Amino acid sequence: MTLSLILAIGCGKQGNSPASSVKSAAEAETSARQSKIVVGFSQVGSESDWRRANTASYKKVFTDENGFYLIYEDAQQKQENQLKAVRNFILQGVDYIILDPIVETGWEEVLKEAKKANIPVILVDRKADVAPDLYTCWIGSDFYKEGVNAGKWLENYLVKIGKDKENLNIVSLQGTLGSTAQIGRTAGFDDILKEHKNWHMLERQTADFTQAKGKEVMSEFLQKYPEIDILISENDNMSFGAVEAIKAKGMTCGPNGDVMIISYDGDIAALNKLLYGDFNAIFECNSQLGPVVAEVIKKLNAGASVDKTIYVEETYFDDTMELSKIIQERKKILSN
Ligand code: GYE
Repeated sequence: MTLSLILAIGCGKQGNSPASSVKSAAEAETSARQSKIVVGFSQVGSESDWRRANTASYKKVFTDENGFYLIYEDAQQKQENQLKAVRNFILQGVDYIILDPIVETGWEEVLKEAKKANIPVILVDRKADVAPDLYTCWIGSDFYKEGVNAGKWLENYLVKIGKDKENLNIVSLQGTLGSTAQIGRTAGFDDILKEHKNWHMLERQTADFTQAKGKEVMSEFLQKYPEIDILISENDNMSFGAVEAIKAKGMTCGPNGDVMIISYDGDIAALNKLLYGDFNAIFECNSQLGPVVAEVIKKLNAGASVDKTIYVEETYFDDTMELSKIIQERKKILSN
């Protein structure tokens, strides 16, 4: 694909002068891009295991051998950095933009600019609250369903352990407020919560999907509330932090512990926590979006059309399963 990239190349002396080495580096980059599909990817950050596995899945597939030239930008969990990255991609005249929007609001202007420049935008993982004509398609998880499934799992589990009629105190660690993962998981779980008068949601607070904040907020919860039966934590890294806070209080968690933990994501470290008995259940969020997105871009590039909304498959894990086997299988998927 050709690239409407105009490089400012110095017109100084020939030879080994700085200007000529800048020139040759720039020329080499231009020719590396010219025969490839140039893709700019604005990633949220590297706040969690899920995110790191997700980034790796893109880097594995958006390679030179596969016909891509990837420009990867990590926004360090700041929307302003994502806005800058997207504007930069537009300036560079990339062929496609992949955007994982940290929150749903605030994208209208920049996506209008991409549309004006005729650059297709593929939204991934999280959604942007914009008119459908401002993006080509969205690919990711059904977060609402994940939340509903977590609630239903709890319902069944309580019956199984004979606690379904007890009054139960729940706290929740939420993801980045306003992100699609937070909105969907909270809403899904809430719809099941509403059906149970004996489930008492004491408090919810965001811990921004990170382990450090998960520990901090869970410590506050444990200070405030002497009786916490269940923690719903909207990602594994916040759950890891919560486990640290619970243990620091001299308490236990998991199937035989004081506090039940229901988590989301399901990468290897979290499955190990389940295996060792610290978590009760994990609702998987499929991090392996890279190959799905690459296939969509190849199709678009060949002039084919794609579905506007593409969901990836997911499952859940709990301590009734053959976890060692599952961990081995998932290690293979994640290293492929
Ligand atoms: O659950 C969390 C990450 O948007 C699905 O973001 C993603 C979430 C994931 O930081 O670990």
